[in-house]
This record gives sequence, C-alpha cells and structure tokens, in this order.
Amino acid sequence: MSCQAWPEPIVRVQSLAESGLSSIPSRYIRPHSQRPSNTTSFPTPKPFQTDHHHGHDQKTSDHDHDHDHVNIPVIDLKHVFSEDPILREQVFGQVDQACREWGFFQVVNHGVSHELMKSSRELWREFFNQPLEMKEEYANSPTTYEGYGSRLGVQKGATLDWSDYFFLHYMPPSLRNQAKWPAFPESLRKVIAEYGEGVVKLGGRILKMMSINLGLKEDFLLNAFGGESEVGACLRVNFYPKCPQPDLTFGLSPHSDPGGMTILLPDDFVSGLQVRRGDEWITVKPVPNAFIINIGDQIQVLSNAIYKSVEHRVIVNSNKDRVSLALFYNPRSDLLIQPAKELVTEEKPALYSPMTYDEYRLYIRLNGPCGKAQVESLASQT
Ligand SMILES: O=C(O)CCC(=O)C(=O)O
Repeated sequence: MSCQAWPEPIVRVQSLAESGLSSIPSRYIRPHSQRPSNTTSFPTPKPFQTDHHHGHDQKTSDHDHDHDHVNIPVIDLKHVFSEDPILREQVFGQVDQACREWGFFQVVNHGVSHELMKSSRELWREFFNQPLEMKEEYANSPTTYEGYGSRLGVQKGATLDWSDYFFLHYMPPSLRNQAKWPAFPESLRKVIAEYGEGVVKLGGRILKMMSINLGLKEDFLLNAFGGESEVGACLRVNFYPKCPQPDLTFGLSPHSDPGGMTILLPDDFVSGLQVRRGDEWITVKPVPNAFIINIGDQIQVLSNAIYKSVEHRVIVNSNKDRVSLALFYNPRSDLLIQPAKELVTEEKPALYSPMTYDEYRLYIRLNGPCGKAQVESLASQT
C-alpha cells in the first residue's frame, strides 16, 4: 500500500450532499453491525437535551434514563493558578480524575478568547461554503495530509466517512507553512494563527497539570514531546454535511487519537461527538464556550496506561451540517515515545516498547480510523 496518492478519485462529501441525493452511495454505508444505531443500546438523543429529570410516568428504558443524565466532566480552570492551594488542588484533582476515569472532559475559563473561538468557527464555515473550485486549489495527498481532504487512509475500496476536512501544521516551526493555509475568506489566515497560538498555550498548561498529577516533573510531558519549540501541533477542521441517511454511516468512524492530546472546539449548534463508555456511546453535550479535551495514544504510552485514550466517533444528521476544529498536540515525530520510567514498577512493567510517532501514525495513515486496535495490539505484544 502506498502513501503517495489516494487509491480512488476523491469525491467531496459536501458536493454529494448538495447534489440533493436521497440515498447515500454504497461507499459510505457501514455493515449492519457497525451502524450508529446498532452499536448503541439506546436511541440517539436529540442535540442539547437539558439534564431534566424524567417523570415517573414516562416510559424510558434504563439506558435512556442513564444516557439523559450522563455527560463528560466539565471542569472550570479559573483557579488553576490561584494563590489558594485548596482551590488549586481541587482543579488539579478534577483533571486527574477525568483523565483516569473518562479520558475526555470539557474545560471552561480556559483563557482563550470566546470571540476568537466564535470567529474561527464562522470563518472556517465560510471557507467550506466557498465554490468547490476554490477549495480544490488546496486538495491534499496522503503524503502529508496538508490541505483539503475527504478521506483518511489509503485502503482501496474502504468504507468512507461522511465528512470533508482541512488539515494544517502549526508546530514545529519547520512544518508551518502559511502558504498552504486558505487565503480566503480574507481574514482566515490571521485568525488561524491567533487561534493556534491561544490553543497551543492552553495545551501546554494542561500538559503541565497532567505531568504533576502523574507525579512527574511539571515539564515532563512537554519535554517528552520535544520541548516548547519542537512539540507538534496541527489542526484538522472537520466539515460534516447533512446526510439523507444518517443511520447508515458515520461522520467519523470510531477511533482513538494517535497523538498526545486533542483540544476540540465543537459546533455551537449541532451535537454529534460520541464517546465510548464501556459498551455504551455517550453523546457529548457541549457547554457554551468550552473546549473538549481528550487523551491520545501517546499519553497512554507515556503514562504506562494510567491515562487511557478513549474511542470516540461522530454521528451525522439530516437537518444540519456541523463544523469542528480539532487541534492535535503531538510529540515531535522522530522522538522515541515510551512509558516514563518513574511509572514503571515491578508490579507494573512497561506495557509498550519505544516507538516514534512517525512510525506510530503510519498505521492510521494507511488504514484510516480503526477503533483502539493499534495501541491495544502494541500492549499485547509485550
Ligand atoms: O468532530 C468532532 O466532534 C470530533 C472530531 C474528531 O474526533 C477528530 O477530528 O479526530
């Protein structure tokens, strides 16, 4: 399998959706057992359900009931740098618990301007709403993924996801090339740069909290990723068009993120992200102006599985398209990543052998999203 070119002509999902088709092409149809409604034991909830209590006379299954009331933890970061050690420790404790028990959480009072979040999302939506020819100037290839894309993985005949995306690099500086960022709408490049700066800074703060919570030096994880000037950071902006048959396909198939940590700005109007919790899939209810943080496979490896990456997926709907901005905070790609020796003991030997991120991500680049297959297969080899 070669990573030089896409194995089939690329079809833009947005163009398909806008062509007004009433059934989706077979390339996007998942086998029966893998469809959204067949992998959950409860119906897909409506977006933005509030956490109200059901009356006793309402007939809901236990799963419905549980599901209505479950959301990933929401953590207020206001007191991270408080003078008051009790308030500070409370926040650190909440982050640690969310990392151990969920692998996913939302943060508010995170220090990134709400205006900037809003304008980034709106400008990216405008980008996707430009005529196709303008976007095609940025068409990407599987060698670097940079630019406008419509599939992950290069397996010929693979079932595809119902989404398009734009992928670009912020860090390290050697990979940052603004000429490859969209030149329209006019202010987008400037806003992309500001957004990256703010969110990368937030990522550094969270990485520091995770290091301290794991009992490591505060800059342990950042240094393991290559230090402030060499850490990797890239952005994938996902566009999920309306879908006439949302029960047959995914906007993004189940996967864990191969990198270090992801900082996601979800759509402000449309939900769609689902997180695995045991045998169930929890639909995340985004809190206004929050970011969603999740642990990637590299932190699972570095923490010797004290923190675990968690499978997630995106469902689509027939009424509204959806935009999300995923910033991936990753190790420099040629560094060896392995469990921190401070976290390896006789009772808990190293679960993973050293591997560079370059070697690691080749798997998803060839095969596309594959649940947690890769990190689990690594652990079972040792
Ligand atoms: O769109 C979303 O909510 C999640 C996106 C995601 O999981 C990804 O880009 O890896």
